[in-house]
Amino acid sequence: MFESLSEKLEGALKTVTGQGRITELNIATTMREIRRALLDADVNYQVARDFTERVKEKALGGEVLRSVSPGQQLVKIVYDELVHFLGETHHGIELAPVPPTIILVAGLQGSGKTTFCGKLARYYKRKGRAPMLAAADVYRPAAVDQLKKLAESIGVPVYALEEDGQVVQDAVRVASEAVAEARRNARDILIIDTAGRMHIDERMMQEVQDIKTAVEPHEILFVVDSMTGQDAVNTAREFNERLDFDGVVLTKLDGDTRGGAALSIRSVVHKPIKFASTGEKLDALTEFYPDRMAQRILGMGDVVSFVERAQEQFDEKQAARLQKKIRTEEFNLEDFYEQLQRIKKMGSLKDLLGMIPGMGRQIRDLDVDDDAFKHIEAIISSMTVEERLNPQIINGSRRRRIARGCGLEVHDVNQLLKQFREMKKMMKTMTKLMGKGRAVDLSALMGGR
Ligand SMILES: Nc1nc2c(ncn2[C@@H]2O[C@H](COP(=O)(O)OP(=O)(O)OP(=O)(O)O)[C@@H](O)[C@H]2O)c(=O)[nH]1
Ligand SMILES: [Mg+2]
Repeated sequence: MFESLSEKLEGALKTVTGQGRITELNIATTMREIRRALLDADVNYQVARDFTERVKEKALGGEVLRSVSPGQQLVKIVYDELVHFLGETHHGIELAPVPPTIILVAGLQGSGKTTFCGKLARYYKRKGRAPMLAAADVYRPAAVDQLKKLAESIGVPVYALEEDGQVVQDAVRVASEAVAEARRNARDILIIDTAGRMHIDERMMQEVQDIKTAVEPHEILFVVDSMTGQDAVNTAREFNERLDFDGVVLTKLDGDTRGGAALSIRSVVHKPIKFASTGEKLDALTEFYPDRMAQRILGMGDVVSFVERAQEQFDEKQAARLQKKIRTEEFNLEDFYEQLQRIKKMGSLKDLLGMIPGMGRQIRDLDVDDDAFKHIEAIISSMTVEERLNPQIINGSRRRRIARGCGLEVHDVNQLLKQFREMKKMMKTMTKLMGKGRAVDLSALMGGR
């Protein structure tokens, strides 16, 4: 999903990494590349323009934290803008105070409405709700059968209207009767599947409006195939004018799709994307979270929370001092202890390191669990200042004394010293990576107050 957009955005952002400062000159190319990446992904032209304008403004006007490299800072800005573009926060479906909650599902032909209805019913059933489906796509007998089959596979009832073995071709009636049926059977959620329609088909557009008037749904969802391209935006606009829908469902995000058009819908019609479908199977439904999607698109692991947490905890001067210590190998157990206190506030060490793209594999075998923090603190506390500053003087008898002092085994002291050496090595590797402009500026992680 969005691999190509990810790749291009990462490429664009790389050019600034390693630059000392963000200037109008050195981000001009980056901004152009970002815009091209968005346009290539089929993002609406105006939306792409606004996007890069805002990024540029923030990058040039913003306070650039010196403990975080400009490259990372720009990633953060682009990320924030992406989240904004995708709708800021997650919007779910609000359930009606008096059941059943009526959800009307509409969209173009073949966009994935019926499949989505099945997915949504399954989603609610797993949440302990009692959903029911209504087959208001009355023009093709196969449509009713399709919904029935889906419903059967998840054990959810369907309301369909057949007389003399024939589907009654009255969508408004089906929908209205389904509401009554849901009420009678104490089903708390009713999902109405409708026929696919073209926005230019006046009769069909009127029909879905009539359904809306008749059943007064609590939620109208517009289903859009992510592969449709710019047409998706126009269609969304038309449907929104007629139906004033509450949310968008993006389907087929699993495909080889550029997807940018679908993502632009939010900015154009100002309606939130609520769900994303990523496959034909009924479990391929995810709630749409703008932040998670942005992280995915940027292919950045969780660098963003990392930078944020670092910003909360660390001061740039101390960071620089520490970074120098690491480079010159002066980093000692005293520093280690001090850093542990800071890092502890940010979350688990392994977690933090795991947020750095590419680090996952390297730290998997490293023994840095959080309980270890307590032992480490106890051990370092029972060392003399001299020992903390020059760990290499800690010989066998000192180890025994330290172990006695903190009520632990010599083995634990050995392990700490080993961890310390490993950490020192790791820090060196990371500062090297940073030098190549690949990873996050780790001075932020290692920095003190
Ligand atoms: N890959 C993929 N295929 C999907 C997804 N959602 C639906 N499909 C497929 O897309 C096709 C159309 O899906 P339907 O759910 O029947 O679409 P519809 O909007 O109800 O179609 P009409 O009722 O004919 O307007 C089917 O082959 C589905 O299996 C998805 O998220 N990913
Ligand atoms: Mg259908």
